[in-house]
Amino acid sequence: MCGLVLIWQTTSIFLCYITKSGDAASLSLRTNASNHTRNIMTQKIISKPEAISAYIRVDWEIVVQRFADLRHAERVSLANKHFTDEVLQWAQTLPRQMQLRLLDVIIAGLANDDAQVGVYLTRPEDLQDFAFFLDRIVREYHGISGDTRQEHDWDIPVGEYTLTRISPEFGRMSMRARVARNVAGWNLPSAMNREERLRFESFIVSAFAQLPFAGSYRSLTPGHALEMSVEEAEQMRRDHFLFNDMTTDNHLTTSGIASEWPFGRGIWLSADKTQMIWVGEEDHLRIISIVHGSDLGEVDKSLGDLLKALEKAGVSFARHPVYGVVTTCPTNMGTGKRQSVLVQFPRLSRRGTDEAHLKAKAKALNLQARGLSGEHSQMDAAGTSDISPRARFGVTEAEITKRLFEGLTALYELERQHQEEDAPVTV
Ligand code: CIR
Repeated sequence: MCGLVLIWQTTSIFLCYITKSGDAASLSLRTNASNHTRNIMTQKIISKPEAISAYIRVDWEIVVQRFADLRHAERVSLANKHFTDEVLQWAQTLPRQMQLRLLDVIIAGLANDDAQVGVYLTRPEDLQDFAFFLDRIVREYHGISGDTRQEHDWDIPVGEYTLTRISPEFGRMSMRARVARNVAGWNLPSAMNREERLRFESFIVSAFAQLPFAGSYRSLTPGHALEMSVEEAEQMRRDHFLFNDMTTDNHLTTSGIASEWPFGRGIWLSADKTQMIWVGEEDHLRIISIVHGSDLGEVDKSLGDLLKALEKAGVSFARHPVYGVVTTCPTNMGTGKRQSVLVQFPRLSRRGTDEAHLKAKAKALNLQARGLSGEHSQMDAAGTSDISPRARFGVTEAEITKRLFEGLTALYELERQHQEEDAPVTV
């Protein structure tokens, strides 16, 4: 029996077959795994083809070795944890093309030692074709047990979840809700080439023309008839409307989600700038509503209306019978909905210097506290934080709104208690 081991040299890796007696039988293959592995040690940004090339058109022994190395990382990804011997044997029996597709699904988890989930879907049918492996990951991430199925309920009352009930100061809050959606019949962004990205962009721009709302599409595609200028894009980013350059994120580059940037990307923005649709980010579409006010139901209504109008315009979304809407990253499956409010927590965040404290308090209430500009952004001195419920799967759209309201009520009560503790003692 022979084993395959990796030998480190200063500048490259050699693949080496070891015989049963333990002798190195041959220094046979010199691979470009070397560049790849060196890059990922420092979390450099590398492209998907570069990441894929390290696994020589899917040599499972190299995959297994890489996962074993990554088990020493601070956090082991779910993909790594669930790539068991049983899964390996199953993977090896798949037809060649399917094995290559599976490598595509796990490549970002192999390439990045900070991966926590470690898989991205490349097409909706991955969930069926690779269910033997992916089910374990999706179920663990979302805490799904038994035969729970995703249900949907957009019946969200207007006038009930009013933030002024939490504090009279919450009269004009920045309330945001988004849903991730992918359109049935297309590859997901991780597997789209430039031609498909451009075709998808024209398809969706035709659907936007049928929306019953005033608004316009601006494209990031070089040479597009509706191409926005660099200045316009910068302004839209300053206004927090447009997404960032995707090529700066190591997970998005290695998965292929950021490939062919900025082709096929753009944004539809309503005339009143409260509704927007991102095209070609992590999912085909991110449908977003931002309302300044106090009633959470208002933002839901705005988002639900836009979603319904898109479906009416002939856009049919990819769905899974159990997991609900199909999203590129399995973390968003279920409703694909994330709803949040920007709230200041100067005390729980210790004036923005201890965001971990605020995050821990939020987590205990099943909420997520982020900085001003997304998941890994900093909090300001006022402790302004974007608060949203954590759950995506197994809760309906309406339940998410309710959880946000109830969670925020409890979190703000903690802030108030801190306020009282901090208050100067008067006699
Ligand atoms: C990981 O595995 O850690 C990354 N693919 C990110 C997972 C979090 N999901 C997300 O940003 N949509």
